[in-house]
Amino acid sequence: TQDEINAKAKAAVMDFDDEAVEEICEEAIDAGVDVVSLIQDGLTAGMNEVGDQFEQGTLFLPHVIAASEAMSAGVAVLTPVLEAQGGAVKSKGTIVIGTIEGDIHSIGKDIVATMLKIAGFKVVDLGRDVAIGTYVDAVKEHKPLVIGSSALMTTTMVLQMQIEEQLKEAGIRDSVMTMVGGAPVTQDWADKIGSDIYAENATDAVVKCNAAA
Ligand code: HCB
Repeated sequence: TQDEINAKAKAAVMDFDDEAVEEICEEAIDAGVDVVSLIQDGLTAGMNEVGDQFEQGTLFLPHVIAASEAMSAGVAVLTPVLEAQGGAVKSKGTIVIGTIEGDIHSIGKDIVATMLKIAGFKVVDLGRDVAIGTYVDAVKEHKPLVIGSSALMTTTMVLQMQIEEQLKEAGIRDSVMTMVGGAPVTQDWADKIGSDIYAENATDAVVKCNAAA
């Protein structure tokens, strides 16, 4: 069942076992279970557990790296299936997304980008460690519906405020909706800095971008 496969995937990420993760993901595809749930409730749950243990000092950075590699191996197996599920839908508009300056965490941003593509948006992925000016330039160049930033650290989250400020300075703040996300980001933070959309996870990002389209 879905719960069993999710639990197995979570455990395999926590065991840093790339091969097991790949096998479980292939099994899941054959069994026809929901791959979005597998990513969010299985792989991500394992990743978060490793993050918690890193914070508590019971696991160390190499463990986090190994777990993120296992998670990425699974996402790589599932992405073509997700993309095929999306089919040929008419584009609902452009969404620009990137991980903010000083921050190299890209797994969550990549999942959000993939899910938005599947939902029928044209996605421009700016990558990670993206300078604030690059977001502003991308709004000018691509005229997106939404500009999304991802921040995984409390130290880089504060830079999301600069996106708001620099868009205002460039006189284009009202031409686009801003979206913020990443583990330390909350609805309160979005409200505080004046961001239009807070997305807790990739599904939430799709629901809220759909509402904006
Ligand atoms: Co990293 N790291 N890390 N890390 N890391 C965190 C983020 C800590 C919280 C771990 C901890 O201490 N508990 C911590 C940050 C503390 C803080 O806030 N200040 C931390 C640290 C400190 C660091 C380094 C500084 C460690 C070091 O070198 N000493 C370093 C950062 C260097 C830098 O960025 N300049 C570092 C490095 C790494 C890697 C490379 C080992 C690896 C990243 C690999 C990669 O991304 N390519 C890594 C990882 C994996 C993590 C944890 C364990 C998991 C992050 C993750 O991928 N989660 C993380 C702990 C945690 O977050 N609990 C830890 C899974 C994804 C799917 O979830 O939240 O990213 P997500 O994304 C969700 C959601 O937030 C939302 O949708 C996604 C999908 O559902 N979303 C958006 C995300 N972005 C969005 C954007 C939108 O617009 C909308 C929605």
